[in-house]
Amino acid sequence: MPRRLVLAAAQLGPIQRAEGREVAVGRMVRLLELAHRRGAEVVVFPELALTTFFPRWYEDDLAAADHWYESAMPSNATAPLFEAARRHGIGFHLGYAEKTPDGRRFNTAIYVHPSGQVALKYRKVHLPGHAEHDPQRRVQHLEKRYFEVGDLGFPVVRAPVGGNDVNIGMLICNDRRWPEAWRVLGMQQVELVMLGYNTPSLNMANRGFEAHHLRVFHSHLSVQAGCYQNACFAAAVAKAGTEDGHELFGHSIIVNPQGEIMAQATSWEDELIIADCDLEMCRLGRETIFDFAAHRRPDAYGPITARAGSQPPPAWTAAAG
Ligand code: CDT
Repeated sequence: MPRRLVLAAAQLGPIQRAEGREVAVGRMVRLLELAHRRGAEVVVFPELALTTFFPRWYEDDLAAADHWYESAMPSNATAPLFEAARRHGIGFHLGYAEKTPDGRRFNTAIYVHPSGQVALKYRKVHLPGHAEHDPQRRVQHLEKRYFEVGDLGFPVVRAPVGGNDVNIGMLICNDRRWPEAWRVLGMQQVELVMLGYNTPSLNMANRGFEAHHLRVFHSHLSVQAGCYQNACFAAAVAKAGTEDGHELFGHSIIVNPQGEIMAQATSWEDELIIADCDLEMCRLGRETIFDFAAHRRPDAYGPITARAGSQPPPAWTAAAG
């Protein structure tokens, strides 16, 4: 039985600091309607899609940053997106800053079924950057200040997406660079990874040179390898363009389980890309080269979960005598 899914990735152009959520939501509704007209069954929006990428702005007092977070989902501001999804019978993935009723802060993503119900929630695990103002940096990246490490693990759920039940999972931005995260999804037979990102075109750490073109290469390399090694599709979707004077590189892609790019954004603006995905493609890798039950060797992987950091190896010495 063919299991096909028409998958849309909705890249967003920049959202400026002064712009309210209604601007972003209006743009997302237009993209969702376009996705529907083009036959898509699900649309994936980026990380922190409702506002500018605010972790570039330092606030001494965390409470002064509260206005960047959502304490309800849907809210008055996001309701039009949920209504459009219901009207068109299309599911969507949304990244946003979450503040829980007990005051905890997470970088969060949800998959919303066309009924408006949240079928899957994920909270970002690999938070990049730093917690305190770093005077050496060209631009701050304060995710470690504004968010806690996600407490939901890497969940996968089998949920209706379009006309099929699909094993869906999520990663958020920096997570895509960590093979461990992909593998935990792969261990749950994920078929589709929804992934939003905000990645600057330049390395802002100011601690050494990184060529401009390698930034996109590393992003694509990570997603393509993750899909190939775990036999899944991914929609990796950017916020792009010059936001608050700082460039985000775009280059959103949809990737198949062979690691091939099926569609790629070519602008740094709002842009929809679509791919017709045959979900049965996931079986080939999962049942042959990446048949985990047959070929994985967890007994040899101890250091991966035993500690975070690497260690120098023992020095080789010529055998005595
Ligand atoms: N948003 C996000 O996770 N961005 C990072 C860049 C971090 S630079 C400190 C990324 O991995 O793309």
